[in-house]
Parts: sequence; C-alpha cells; structure tokens
Amino acid sequence: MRRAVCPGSFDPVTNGHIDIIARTSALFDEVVVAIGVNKSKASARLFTAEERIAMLEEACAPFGNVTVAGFDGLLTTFCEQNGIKAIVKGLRAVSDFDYELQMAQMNSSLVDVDTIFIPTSPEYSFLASSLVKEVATFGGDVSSLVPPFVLKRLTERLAERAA
Ligand code: COD
Repeated sequence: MRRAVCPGSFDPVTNGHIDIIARTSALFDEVVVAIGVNKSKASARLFTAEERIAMLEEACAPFGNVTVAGFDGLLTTFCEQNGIKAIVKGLRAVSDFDYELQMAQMNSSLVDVDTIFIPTSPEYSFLASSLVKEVATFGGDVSSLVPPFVLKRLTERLAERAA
C-alpha cells in the first residue's frame, strides 16, 4: 500500500492546494492531508485548526482515498506514527524550492522519509493562502481562487474581524 502525506497550514485551503492533493491522490493508494496545528502560531492564523480541518474535509470529499488529520510537532513524527514514507509538496517557484529542499533534507535526515515535489499547474502558480487573505481583506475578488464554501467562510470571518 503506497501512502503519502500532503502537509500544510491551509489557512485557508486554495484551489492550488486542491490541485496538488488531487494529483497526489491519483499517484498513491492512500493520501493523508495533514494540517499543522502549531499552537504557538494560532494567533497568526485566520482560521482555527478545527475550521481548517472542516474546510479540507469538504474539499477532499470527492477523492475516495484522501483523509484529513491535524498534527502538532514534527511532520516526521506524524509520518512515523502513520507508516508514511512519502511527503508530497507543491512547488510554485524557485523561492519555494530553496526552502522546501532544506526541509526535505532535514526531514529525511530525521526518519526514513522522502519528499516528492509536484510542480504547480500554471493557472495556480501565483496562488498562496496569504495573498488570498490579503486580497479578500481589501475587497478584491478571490472567487476563482478558492472553493465556494471557503469563499463564504472567508467573507464571514473577515466581516467579523472588521466589525
Ligand atoms: N500550487 C502548488 N502548490 C502549492 C500552492 C499552489 N498555488 N500553494 C501552496 N502550495 C503547496 C506549498 O508549496 C506546500 O507544499 C503546501 O502546498 C502547503 O502550503 P501552505 O502554505 O498551506 O503550508 P506551509 O508551507 O505553511 O506548511 C508548512 C508545514 C506545516 C508543512 C511545515 O511548517 C511543517 O512541516 N511543520 C511541522 C514542523 C516540522 O516538522 N518542522 C521541521 C521542518 S524541517
């Protein structure tokens, strides 16, 4: 059974993330989407861990071999605990590669795990959760960048914050 993990912050999940998850689900028997719930970063997040998990569960519902989980601490510990030997990351640009290569090498020095990079689809190469939040905060249209249920929660959360 080939198992992989797609880790991330997913604050919130975007169409770029979903594209990488869909392509990973076609390559592996089982995929776990693992959401980093690092408590020290909680105040920097727009959505709680529970909210991010709920949005990802909705986004991943069409894929029969994908499950969603939260993890705290090291990704490599999560991989060991779940018998996962492949980490899948999306790459948008050279700037992603520098950082991701360093993490991949650190992770494989810690446990028996390899990182596989999937290049972004051209239509999502500029897409990042941070930019979606910034554009939406100032009233820009992000409806083509996130699923409709994420857009709804994003709009509601930003309205709450602005009130
Ligand atoms: N197209 C393609 N891929 C994309 C796109 C896009 N438009 N947008 C994002 N991605 C990819 C990213 O490159 C990344 O691979 C993944 O999707 C998740 O992205 P984010 O931004 O939601 O998540 P990150 O990069 O903030 O997540 C970082 C982790 C939580 C994975 C990382 O910090 C981690 O492993 N933390 C656990 C602690 C740990 O083990 N630390 C030691 C590391 S060596």
